[in-house]
Amino acid sequence: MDSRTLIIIPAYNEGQSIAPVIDNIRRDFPQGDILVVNDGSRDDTSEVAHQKTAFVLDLPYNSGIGAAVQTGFLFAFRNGYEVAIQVDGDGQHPANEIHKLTEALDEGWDVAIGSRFVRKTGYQSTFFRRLGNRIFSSLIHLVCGQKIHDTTSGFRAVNRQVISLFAQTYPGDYPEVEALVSLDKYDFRIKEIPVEMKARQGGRSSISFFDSAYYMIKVTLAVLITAIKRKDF
Ligand SMILES: Nc1nc2c(ncn2[C@@H]2O[C@H](COP(=O)(O)OP(=O)(O)O)[C@@H](O)[C@H]2O)c(=O)[nH]1
Ligand SMILES: [Mg+2]
Repeated sequence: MDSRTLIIIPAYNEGQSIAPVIDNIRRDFPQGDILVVNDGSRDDTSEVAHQKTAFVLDLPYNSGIGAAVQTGFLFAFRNGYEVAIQVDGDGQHPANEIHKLTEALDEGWDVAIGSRFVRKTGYQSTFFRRLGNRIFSSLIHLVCGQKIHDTTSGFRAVNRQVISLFAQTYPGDYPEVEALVSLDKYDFRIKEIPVEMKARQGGRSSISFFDSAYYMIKVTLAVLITAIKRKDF
């Protein structure tokens, strides 16, 4: 077993889907250790993850996706993992595509993003989400000079240097787009990999229709602020 790779699953009320998510990863990517960061769920997410003998960290209260993911990166950093892969707890990210992300790291990329929009296959998300993604993609192009199609994808693999960065600094809410700006600032090389995604397999998305306006404004401002901010270290 190669214990150098950690799969980080941020999970908030994912009791309906967390068991098959863990099972599928064990089947399709058995070389990875699995960490579920239970983000103050009010359902049985933690119990189910414990039964599956994954590593489980229970945050004392709901802290948001960014804090949950960063907790995972801190765990990866402290325990010496060389690679960390973020996978949703809702079944959207197919385990049989994980190896494509790690292969990109093997080729020397620092970050691999599983992308829905490089080749238009599988689950394409809702109209407004796709529109938002287009806008963020243009914004990232403007700020970072790099074309990234699926800026909000949370299906990502990163190497040890990026684990170290994210263990120290990671955005709080709606973190995916903002994190790209940090990566660019620190000159990490990002590769997008076409993958098939699915609709979430149960529970509810964190982003309701009415959150979308806030989401667009918040992420746009955060990207611009991060772009002009000095490096932390
Ligand atoms: N909704 C929500 N999800 C969280 C939170 N903390 C961690 N997560 C997990 O983060 C992952 C991504 O969230 P999700 O709702 O699927 O976002 P989406 O895929 O963009 O619709 C899921 O595995 C969630 O369970 C939180 O505070 N709220
Ligand atoms: Mg999801």
